Amino acid sequence: PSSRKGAGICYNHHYSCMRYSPLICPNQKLVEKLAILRRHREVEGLDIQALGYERAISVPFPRVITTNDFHEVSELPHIGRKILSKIQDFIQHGDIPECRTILNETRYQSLVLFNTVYGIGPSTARALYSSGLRTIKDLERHYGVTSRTNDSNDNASLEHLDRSTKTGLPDLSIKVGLELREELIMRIPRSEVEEIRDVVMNELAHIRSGCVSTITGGYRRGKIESNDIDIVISHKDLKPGDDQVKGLCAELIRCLYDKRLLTHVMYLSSFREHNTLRTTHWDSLQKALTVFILPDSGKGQKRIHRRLDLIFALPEVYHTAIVGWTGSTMFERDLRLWAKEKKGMKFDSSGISRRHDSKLYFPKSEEEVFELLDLEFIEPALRNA
Ligand code: TTP
Ligand code: MN
Ligand code: MN
Ligand code: MN
Repeated sequence: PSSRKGAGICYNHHYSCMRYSPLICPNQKLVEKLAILRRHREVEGLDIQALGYERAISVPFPRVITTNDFHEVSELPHIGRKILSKIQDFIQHGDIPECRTILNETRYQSLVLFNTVYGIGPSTARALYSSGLRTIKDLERHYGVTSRTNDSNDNASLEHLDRSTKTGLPDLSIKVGLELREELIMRIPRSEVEEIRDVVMNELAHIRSGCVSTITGGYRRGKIESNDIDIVISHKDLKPGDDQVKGLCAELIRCLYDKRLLTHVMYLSSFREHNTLRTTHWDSLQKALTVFILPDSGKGQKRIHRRLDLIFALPEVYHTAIVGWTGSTMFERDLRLWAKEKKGMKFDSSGISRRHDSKLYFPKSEEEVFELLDLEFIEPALRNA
């Protein structure tokens, strides 16, 4: 932490970790249109263009943009000539012509639809589209999933069973994603996020007392409904270097699984063994990407499968992990860039270090994380870049 020059919050700062980004901005309609263009580039694998739109969208403007604001808008960071002309379209016609074209494309519709299946990313979606598939029913036939809301036709599901031969893609988790799609696409209200955290932490308390947790992700940034639940877990009084947290993750998962609260573990990382060099960030996190379902309430209320991410952090990186998992994705990206480009530091959710000598830092609060990176503290609710 050296000079504080340029470290102040400013609505048109180049780095989103130096801007206030509330959940809703005055130009929400415009943002929604630009998001269609971003999504289109993303599903087509045009990552650089997609990132360009994402950056532009993340720049706030303090009021509704009108024709009089063009000059000022043109001087905002991340707004190039191409995006400026789209904004111009929107101000003049209330729409961006390209958006309408995109929304009418069968290809765009199918690719976006395929991406609603957990486990199918843009490139898999394109491969599936190329092999002639268009609808969710097509995917179900392709992956051999029998739809639960089905209309009798048993023979139809056998027709296209030469699946993975077509794309050569592994389909195990995609199959689960398809089976649970209709539940997993439903948003999760805040009360249920909290209920799930309470159930998980209650089970963990039976395994070891003194564990601490923070719900991160969109929930922490104030979203009314979340797509999944992200919980960062640690222990309040384990000493640095103590590796007891490692066993906890596996134990908790087994326990939740036995109680039928966890139905699937899509991904489980492990702490790597060789961390003697410590030239980069040692393995201080373990994450489990899972599917969780609350037990029946007995009130005839139907429970829904939910995506649950559990992140176990060694105590010395607990607060770093909380910042790293609170998001937004853009805010995180800029935190890493700012640390690297301006401060000679390396930041990610598993640790903070100084680049030239790899010295590690163990902040004891979230405020300290920002301080270490020479940034003004920003409330989670204003990290919705
Ligand atoms: P997400 O859960 O993907 O997104 P979100 O919580 O902001 O919004 P929602 O779930 O409602 O759609 O990611 C949460 C944060 O965790 C994100 O800011 C970046 C971080 N993250 C990682 O560090 N590593 C990962 O592999 C993922 C998926 C996310
Ligand atoms: Mn915005
Ligand atoms: Mn989330
Ligand atoms: Mn998540």
